[in-house]
Amino acid sequence: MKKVAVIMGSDSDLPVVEKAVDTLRQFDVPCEVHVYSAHRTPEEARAFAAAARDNGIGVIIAAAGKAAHLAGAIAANTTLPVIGIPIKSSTLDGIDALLSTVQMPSGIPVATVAIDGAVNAALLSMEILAVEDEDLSRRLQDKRRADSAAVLAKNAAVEAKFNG
Ligand code: RP5
Repeated sequence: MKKVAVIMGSDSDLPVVEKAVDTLRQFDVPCEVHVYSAHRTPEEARAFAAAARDNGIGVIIAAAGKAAHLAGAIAANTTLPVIGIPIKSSTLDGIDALLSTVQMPSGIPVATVAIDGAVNAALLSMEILAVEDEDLSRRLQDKRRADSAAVLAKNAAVEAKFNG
């Protein structure tokens, strides 16, 4: 199976980014994790992206806050799918990172999830890998069913309390 690479602009992003790594591990999807900054280590970020396909990576998740150019800078140097996580790490509550990540110019796509949307970033990365992996696809469908069952159990409890 191809790996998912999880990149963050700073180790201060880890509390959010760890949720993506935890989700990938729950599904036994191989991943690697790095800190590369579009601004502070632009050469390392570029080199990582340029070599990613040859290093067995299938999808890249890039998380950054503030003037968040990491996902776009990674995407500029690979045609692997790139998923951006805007991180809430400033006085602007992540709106700055959301706009920086989502507003890519035509030609260099970044699939942007919600502010701090690390779990969805991991799930989306696995859905991309599951296009060619029936076992992973089945396990993702199992999770959807389990999530639905959990909501319906809560519904039953609420209905019993208020509609009795
Ligand atoms: C961004 O700046 C990082 O992704 C982080 O969200 C933010 C702040 O970084 P630190 O100053 O905490 O290292 O590049």
